[in-house]
Amino acid sequence: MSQRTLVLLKPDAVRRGLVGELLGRIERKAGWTISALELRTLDRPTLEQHYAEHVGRPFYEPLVEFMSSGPSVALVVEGERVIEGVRALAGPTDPIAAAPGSIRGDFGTITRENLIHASDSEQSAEREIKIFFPGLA
Ligand code: FUP
Repeated sequence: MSQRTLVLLKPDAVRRGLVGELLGRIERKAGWTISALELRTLDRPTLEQHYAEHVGRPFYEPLVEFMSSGPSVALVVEGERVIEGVRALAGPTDPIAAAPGSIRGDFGTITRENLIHASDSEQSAEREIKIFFPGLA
């Protein structure tokens, strides 16, 4: 089943020079393709839409500070079961709990700076793609 997902390589990944490494892991999965990609510093209104479910939580303000602290790479990836697949590549939210071999498990230590976002369902993917790439059909 071919799907689309919205991926963000977060400011920590860009600052640490991990964009190539992380894109490479996505590109090496057979049959997945990148259909949009942009380096962009995310502003508050965009982040408020993206993280609407977290507004008001204790970690929300520091999360927005971090996510707007430098450029991110936003991309859309298409392919077979790509929503579940990129989530598996990323690993769980807490990088210490994430298995070695996953992106968060290999490169992260603290939950806020966990390197990558990937949509968690078809509904989230469609919502998030519209936020970051409104021109994409
Ligand atoms: P995920 O789906 O794994 O990206 O995680 P969530 O949607 O639950 O959380 C979004 C982001 O909020 C995480 F990537 C990091 C941040 N966060 C915190 O900083 N502290 C928390 O306790 C939970 C999430």
